[in-house]
Amino acid sequence: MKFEKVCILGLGYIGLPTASMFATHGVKVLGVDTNPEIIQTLRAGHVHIHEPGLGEAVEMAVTSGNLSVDTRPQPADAFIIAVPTPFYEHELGEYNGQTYKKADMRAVISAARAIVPHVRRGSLVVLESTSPPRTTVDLLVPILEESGLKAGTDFDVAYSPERVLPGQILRELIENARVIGGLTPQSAQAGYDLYATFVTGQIHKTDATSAEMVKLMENTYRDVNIAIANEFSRLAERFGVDVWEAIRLASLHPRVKILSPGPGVGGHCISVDPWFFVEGAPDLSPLILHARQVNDSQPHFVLDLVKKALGSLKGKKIAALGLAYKPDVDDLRESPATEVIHLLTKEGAVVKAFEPFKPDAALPGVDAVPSLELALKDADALLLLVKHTQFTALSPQVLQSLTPARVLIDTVNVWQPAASAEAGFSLFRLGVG
Ligand code: SAJ
Repeated sequence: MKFEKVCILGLGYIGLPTASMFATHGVKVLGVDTNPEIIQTLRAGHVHIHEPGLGEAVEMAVTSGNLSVDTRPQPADAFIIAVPTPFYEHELGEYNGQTYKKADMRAVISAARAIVPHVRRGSLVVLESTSPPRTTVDLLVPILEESGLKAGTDFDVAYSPERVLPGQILRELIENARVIGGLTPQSAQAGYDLYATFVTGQIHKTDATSAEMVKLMENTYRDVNIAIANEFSRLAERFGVDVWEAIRLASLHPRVKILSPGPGVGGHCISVDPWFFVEGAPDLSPLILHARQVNDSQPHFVLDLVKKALGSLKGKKIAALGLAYKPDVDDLRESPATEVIHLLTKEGAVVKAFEPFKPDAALPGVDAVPSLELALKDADALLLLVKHTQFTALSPQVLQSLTPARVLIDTVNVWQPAASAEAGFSLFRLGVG
């Protein structure tokens, strides 16, 4: 099957790189975003997201003449929905006295509605947004059938999860194995043909609900594994052990690979997706729920560590290094660093935060400063929250002359005891009793 024109709804971290890929592989692409500011930015030749190589990829796509952008969809051979599926901030579900977060599917619903007038015989609609199990069958298909056509017979529908890692999106979009779940085997084949345009990794066909579940299983697996690492950090503190060394030694076992503890789990994927299982079947997912609770409560253990280092936090000046949800990205969504800063501020600490990937970050309740110097210059303690490459180069010896602080607090295992002591710092590390 030949796809000459593709319409991609949602020009975020997934939609924009995907649009650029199709466009640079000879497909006419209309990128659609309901946010007019994003459309204006792109039309002015800029990119609203920091992702290595994305600016160049979009520029190539625009120069090729194949990528245009608008706020509304137009007729196309295939439609890809890549809009966000966050959870509701204030609306919780409850099961057996435990609360859980619920998926906010409003963006998927309005993207699907926007496509309805353009669905024709032979069209293909692919959902990429991470979604609760059965979304394609129970939510997407009924909306698309408002066109009067029958899904799976008159037009094709597939679910194909994105699996790319922020920071490596462009390479992983091409090289990663891809799963295409069709409403019918023919829909899966249509999806296969579409992505084969640029994907060099293997493309595996399955049914739509399996593909949805595969995606959620991947991120849930990672969340549960990070939760156990975080729980190990708490146990190590209790038992007087260095968790980082214990993890290194345990991971020498040929069948053990323990992930890293840290200030918590952030981002718009791993901290969100496991909830979709819990919401769908709370009676069957106690482990997944508890892993989420462990990771969500990790900032409180960082607060305890800071109190151990500084005693009362009233009026203490803390330089918080890093606001992003993980190393070397500029994405602040669901960042545990931000949560830690809120907790410190509530206890009376005066926190100055510096995020090198977003020096102009503006977050409610966070005093973000535009340079490292400003954060360090009058601090009582330095709190390392994100293992950005730039920060790993800041050895205690280097820091010595940049700050009057003599206390280092490390949640990501960068600063080491001997070097810290030699430079005159007291060092407090997460997970070290
Ligand atoms: N983290 C730890 N310890 C670790 C690893 C990660 O605390 O050992 C934390 C990070 O600091 C971050 C969070 O977990 O706060 C998530 O980071 P991540 O790098 O594990 O994952 P994401 O959210 O950037 O991307 C994930 C990836 N999924 C998996 O690795 C299974 C990616 O492939 C998905 O495409 C992406 O979610 C997504 O969009 O769903």
